Amino acid sequence: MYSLYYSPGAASLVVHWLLIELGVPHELRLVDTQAKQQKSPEYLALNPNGVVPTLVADGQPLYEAAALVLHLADRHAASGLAPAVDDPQRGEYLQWVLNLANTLQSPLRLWWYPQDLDAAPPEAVLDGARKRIEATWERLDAHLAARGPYLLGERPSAADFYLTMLMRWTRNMPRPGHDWPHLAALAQRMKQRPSFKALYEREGLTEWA
Ligand SMILES: N[C@@H](CCC(=O)N[C@@H](CS)C(=O)NCC(=O)O)C(=O)O
Repeated sequence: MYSLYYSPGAASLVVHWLLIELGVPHELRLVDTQAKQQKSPEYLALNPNGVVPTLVADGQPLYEAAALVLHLADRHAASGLAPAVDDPQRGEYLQWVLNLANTLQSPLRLWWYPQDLDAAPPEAVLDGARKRIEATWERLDAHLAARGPYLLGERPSAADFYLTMLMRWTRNMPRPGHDWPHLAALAQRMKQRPSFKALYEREGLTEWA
């Protein structure tokens, strides 16, 4: 049994989406990030970083969205969303998940929270983060053009769910991820999954449907 501490549209989204896609029993615990519930002593006892998501899996609290993506897809291997350890695509799959965490999620965090760096002026942080994000979209789009339609080629993996969430976050940026044609095509495919519709209903989301 899983319990997911989440906030609509946040980094918990990909974990929630996978829980639905995998069809595994879970319960949702809403964290009111506006009210700073993620900084409460009760929550910090689960996740000392004070961010969402936290996934409690069989009583063990776990955090870091990328790790949760990998963990869920491995634990529910019948889904085929993670190449097995001896699959020739395993290395590439791990590469993409870690690459997305480092080259997209990290600068996206700075885009949303420039105060993380305690820098003045924050505009310089925003500009640097935006450039890094756009350079990553360029590189990912070129990869998809050459080897797509998904990150691993013909079959979707958990990495594509993660990529779609990150693309969603840029929807109101000066140049959103879906501005690149092969990324847009991947997003369209992913959005057609019934689990995406269910996710939107459950999180009460409407933008970028
Ligand atoms: N590296 C973490 C980052 C999570 C993160 O930045 N979560 C944001 C929401 S998308 C959050 O909780 N923000 C509230 C805060 O920082 O206080 C992960 O991947 O789980």
